[in-house]
Amino acid sequence: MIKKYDIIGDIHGYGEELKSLLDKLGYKQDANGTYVPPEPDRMAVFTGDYIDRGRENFEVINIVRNMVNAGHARAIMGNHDLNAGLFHTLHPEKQKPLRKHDEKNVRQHQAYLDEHNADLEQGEKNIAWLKSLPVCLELDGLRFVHAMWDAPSLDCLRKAGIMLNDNTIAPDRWHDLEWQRQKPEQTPEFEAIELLTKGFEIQLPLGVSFMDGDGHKRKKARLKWWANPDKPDLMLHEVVLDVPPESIPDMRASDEIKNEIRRLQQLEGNTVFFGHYWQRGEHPTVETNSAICIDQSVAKDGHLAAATVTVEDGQMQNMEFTSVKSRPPFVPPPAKAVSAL
Ligand SMILES: [Mn+2]
Repeated sequence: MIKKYDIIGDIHGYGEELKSLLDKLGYKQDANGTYVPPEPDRMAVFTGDYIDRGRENFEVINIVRNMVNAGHARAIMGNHDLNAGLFHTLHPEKQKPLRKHDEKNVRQHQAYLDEHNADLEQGEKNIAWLKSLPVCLELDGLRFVHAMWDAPSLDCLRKAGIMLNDNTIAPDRWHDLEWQRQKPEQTPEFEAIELLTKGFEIQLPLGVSFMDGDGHKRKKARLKWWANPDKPDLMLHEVVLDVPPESIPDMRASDEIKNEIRRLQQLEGNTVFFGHYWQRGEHPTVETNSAICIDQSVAKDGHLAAATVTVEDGQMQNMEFTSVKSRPPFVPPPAKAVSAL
């Protein structure tokens, strides 16, 4: 049995790019406007982050939701989708949003909020749909997650009863994932969902630090966990993300880091596909066959990309990339006063 999956990473409200990409992949709209794959035994898999930044948030949700409902796609949850669920859900006792409506969180969510506040009825339906998405997915020997596949984190959420058998978050357990900025207040479950949807940070070597975008001195950096740990002379700058090049000493990645990458890539022979990490270039770069990032920065003047994977009897046979150039980034007007829930 041969099957094909069109794997599509972060869309972030860029509806026009999504439609162009589906067109380019050969999907056609049916009488209801739902996109239908060009051949049987083919479907799309979306790896999360449907909203925030672009101007067509509702449209993106509508397209993906219709495809999922018609059986033409599967969709998982990204960190922006998780954040939206928390932002728009009240703690059952405290009656406060599970994600604070502070300036930073509102700013990050503003593009979606503009559409949501203009149509609250549809907005509530959208949030309910985002909250219903699974955190991870396994299909035909392929694995999908938004940022990182980490078995202990999945176990943690399952054992706590927060993640159900279908990998969705239990509707009455969202308050267990309440957003906490401060480490001592974080629960293991919160850290687990963060790891799966946002990735993992490593300690930089002693004495190495850099300034982040908010002017904070950082001694940890996001790990490029899909790098090839067996590459000869793998350098530190090849395994950390978002660190200014001048802040990284010209040194090899330590054995400790390489072993951590090896641990994260122990996927029992399954390839994991994910998005989240805004890569440059028209097409994704395949560093190892065990972990492949599909996200070419649609919201940063990049591309919206798809990997079309052919699978035969649970074995990946072929992979091709298709992408469309994105429009220049949408710059939102200054954040408005914090909106009421
Ligand atoms: Mn993301």
